[in-house]
Amino acid sequence: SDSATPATPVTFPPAFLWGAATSAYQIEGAVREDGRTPSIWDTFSHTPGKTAGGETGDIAVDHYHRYRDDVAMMADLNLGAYRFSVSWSRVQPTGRGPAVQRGLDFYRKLVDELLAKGIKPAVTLYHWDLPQELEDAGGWPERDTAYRFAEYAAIVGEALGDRVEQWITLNEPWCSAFLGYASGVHAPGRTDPAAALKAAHHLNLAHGLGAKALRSVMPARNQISLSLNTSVVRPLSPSDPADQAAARKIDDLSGGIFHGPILHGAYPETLLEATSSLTDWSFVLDGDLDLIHQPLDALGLNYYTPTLVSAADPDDKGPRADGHGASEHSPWPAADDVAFHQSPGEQTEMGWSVDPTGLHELIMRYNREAPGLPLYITENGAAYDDKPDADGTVHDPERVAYLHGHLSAVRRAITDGADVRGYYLWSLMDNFEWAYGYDKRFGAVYVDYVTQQRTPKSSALWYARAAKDGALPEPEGI
Ligand code: PNW
Repeated sequence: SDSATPATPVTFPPAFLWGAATSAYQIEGAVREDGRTPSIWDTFSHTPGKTAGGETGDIAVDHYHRYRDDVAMMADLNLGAYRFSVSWSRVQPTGRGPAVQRGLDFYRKLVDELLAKGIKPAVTLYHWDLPQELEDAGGWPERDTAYRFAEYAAIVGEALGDRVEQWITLNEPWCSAFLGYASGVHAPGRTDPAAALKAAHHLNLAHGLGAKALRSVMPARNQISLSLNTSVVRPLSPSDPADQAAARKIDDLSGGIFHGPILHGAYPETLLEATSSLTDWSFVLDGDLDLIHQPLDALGLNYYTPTLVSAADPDDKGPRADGHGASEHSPWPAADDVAFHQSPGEQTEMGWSVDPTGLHELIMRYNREAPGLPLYITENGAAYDDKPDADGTVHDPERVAYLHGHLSAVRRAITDGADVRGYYLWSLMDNFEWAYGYDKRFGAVYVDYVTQQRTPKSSALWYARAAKDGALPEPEGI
């Protein structure tokens, strides 16, 4: 900074967790090793036309073989916590039946390596990689999938519950339901909005049954949560009632559809009405809402960018620019009357606008929605077009600015009374960005996909300083 008096450093509570996140299919590779069978993401990525350049997670960043070095790197970066996911089909190849020990052993070794370095593991049970056999039996629109998930949760909870305290049942059920079954840009690539609504309910049920199963097999000290990516929805004209109604509809379809039953034991009435042309919700059986409404120990929030909407011009039936990938099929059921707009400001490589005020707003919203419930930011980060310099170093000042802005927003929310316990940067390292393949780099650590060499970008060094000091360095300080 060019002022004579240094800016007051943005400092965090001493117990604040400085973490980074990944997911199994995006980093592990080794897809056919030690008994693992295909998940819907193996099938989808191997289907021509589904991912950029036909890229797959077959090798990814080879974390399955390099986990020891990767954990050592995390320790070098002063990480206090690491969030990873378990590949269901490594543990239960057909999605049912007894566990494969070799599959569980990988996660046990990973966790022990983390604990030896003083890094707290946070386990996500489901980050989108449903065993293919369960999709063949109907997938998430099929009720049985929720019961299969609970069985799998008990297996992993039993295996790792003595050494992992942080548990996340589902990652972003919105993406599983609506990108997977409505727009079809994610696996399994179906485009049936009514099935997507059923999938959302069965994901909620899976969360509830899974949370119950975890409780029954794990020490009481462990924390059970899930990670939601509910949108921060803003009306284009804040005082226009039609735009406000559009924003409420999208808020129900991204937030209320999950936090309604999970936090309050009910779906929003407005959601049931808005979707009545597609379904009568008769798949919600007696007792389901009680099962879904399990006590939680924390809530994970994933945030990237806000969503800007207006009432649609009824004559305009063109494709919707909603930042959720290229498909003629909308991920938003029964929302033809809503138009999506590019949010103002600078954009990342994903075309997502950079807006830290949205993260503050999101935290304060859940502070009201779930008073007293500890919150974690379980994902936040940005893709930029990173390239090594001639000397091999990688400079990503945009990502440093993004992280500084968003962590400052987290700090403001804490000052404003929110109980935010930690932050997981998405992502530890560059990886398989789903339908976008390897082109979009979210990592704080650069990965050369030819040599698999890892190089911390300047953002990783900046974040390592923040984690060490419990305070944000000036963005230009690295
Ligand atoms: C999240 N959207 O995905 C996931 O949890 C990560 O696995 C992923 O790599 C990361 O964010 C970056 O994309 C999302 O279309 C994918 O709104 C798509 C959307 C949101 C989150």
